[in-house]
Amino acid sequence: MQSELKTLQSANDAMEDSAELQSRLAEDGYLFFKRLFDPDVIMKLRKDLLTVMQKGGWLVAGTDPMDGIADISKRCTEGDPDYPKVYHEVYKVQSFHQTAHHPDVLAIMEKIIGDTVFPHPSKIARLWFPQFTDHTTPVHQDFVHFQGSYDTFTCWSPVGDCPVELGGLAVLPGSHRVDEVLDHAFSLGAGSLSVDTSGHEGNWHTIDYEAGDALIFPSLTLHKALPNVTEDRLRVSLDNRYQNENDPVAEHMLQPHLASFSPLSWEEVYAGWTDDSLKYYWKDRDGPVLSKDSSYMDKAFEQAIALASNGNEHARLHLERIVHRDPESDQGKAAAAALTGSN
Ligand SMILES: O=C(O)CCC(=O)C(=O)O
Ligand SMILES: [Fe+2]
Repeated sequence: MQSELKTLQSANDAMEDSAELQSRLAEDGYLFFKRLFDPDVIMKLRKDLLTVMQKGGWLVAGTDPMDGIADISKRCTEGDPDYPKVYHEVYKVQSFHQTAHHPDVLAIMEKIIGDTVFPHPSKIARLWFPQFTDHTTPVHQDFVHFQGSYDTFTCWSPVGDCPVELGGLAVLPGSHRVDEVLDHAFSLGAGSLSVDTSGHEGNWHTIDYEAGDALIFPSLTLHKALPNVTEDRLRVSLDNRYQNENDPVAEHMLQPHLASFSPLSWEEVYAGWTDDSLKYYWKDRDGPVLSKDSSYMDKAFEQAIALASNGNEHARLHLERIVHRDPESDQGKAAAAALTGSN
């Protein structure tokens, strides 16, 4: 492991002790579990997901999908026009949604939340190409993306082993104690929003994750992905979210992930499923639903416009994606104008 990275503390010793889990979360802002999931469940999911990616052309032809050997000529990421062609197919995989409702993860979330748990229907798979490190997820708090309540918990788990060089998640322990949403600025990488953490370089915690491991944290904890510096391996991981059923949930968390970038309906997601029990389960929830607060992303957009006008390559790339996705929208038109103006 890189020397400047510290090691996540395992909370497996406290798994049955709700009060102890809550107290460690309040102190550290994260809980890490070795093998929260049965590794066999995760490896079966790995096969399901990577087989879809193989069919979609993302893996080197003729290789075993379980090895996740990426065809780097196919590199793309969230927001790119080509990404949904494969991501939507991944999103339709029934076992991908079922994993987030696995009894082992629901049991631990119940101990943490201490009440009825609501797993967000907007499950997320992160499919991260190698040699694409400009697009690594930057430092952020999840609240700017998922909103609702500060006590919305992310459960991040690799779909297969994830040594540091494959680019797993790192957290800054105790960072949630700021108890507010920090200023986020435009950045390339998943979510497009980043917090400046200069001064905290020495305190990032991560681990060489193994299949079945899980990292859980509330929505104010600062975290980031590490760069995938492997030569040719895709990093595949899940980040799923859980909250008290009675806390408010933001309406976009009731939609398929990235549906706002490229339309995908639940009808399409559910079409091939053999098990009906998880279809539309979220419609039975009574708690409040909030509209999405776009202010964080709107601010990042304005920053990207200003940066692109000064020739910033990351901002230009971000705006090009918006123009490609949504040329007729107000942002699409403003992005096109900024790109032309800075040529
Ligand atoms: O996996 C990633 O690159 C990003 C994940 C993340 O930020 C999260 O789980 O909240
Ligand atoms: Fe995050």
